[in-house]
Amino acid sequence: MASPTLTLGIVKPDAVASGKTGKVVAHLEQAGFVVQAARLVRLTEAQAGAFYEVHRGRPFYDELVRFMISGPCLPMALERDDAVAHLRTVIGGTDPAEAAPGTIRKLYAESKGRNAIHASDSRENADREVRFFFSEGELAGLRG
Ligand code: 3AN
Repeated sequence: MASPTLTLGIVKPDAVASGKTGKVVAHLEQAGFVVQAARLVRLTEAQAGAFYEVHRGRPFYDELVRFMISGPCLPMALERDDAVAHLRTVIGGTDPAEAAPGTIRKLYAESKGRNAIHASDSRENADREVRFFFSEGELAGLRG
């Protein structure tokens, strides 16, 4: 079996506010992910802006940042083999109306903007995004 890798998932403010955090986490665990670190946080505008830096200038950027600071969210370092690709499959497409049946966004997202969960889209971004929220110590402590 391939060695486990980490990716970043975030239960977004819409799903936390509507009481779906547990369902989303259970869905991830059933899909073979192990939660290696997690923390409920209320992002500042500066943090959300920095996290979504790659989207700066896109038409939905301001709305995205406003939404991500609108309430608490739950960043998680998620581990399994081929974590980035598997998590993208499990969450489904950006727009819940077009997401595949049985995916987290199909089941729990409200709209393209308020879409329940974030997932890193490449190994490179997964590394950056996991480190954005979690220190080496927090990650290493759980593996010892
Ligand atoms: P994904 O989250 O599926 O990787 P991206 O990377 O295209 O999608 O977009 C990042 C986030 O920006 C999405 N999760 C969503 O919350 C928001 N977003 C993307 N496109 C739109 C849009 N057309 N209108 C509103 N929000 C959007």
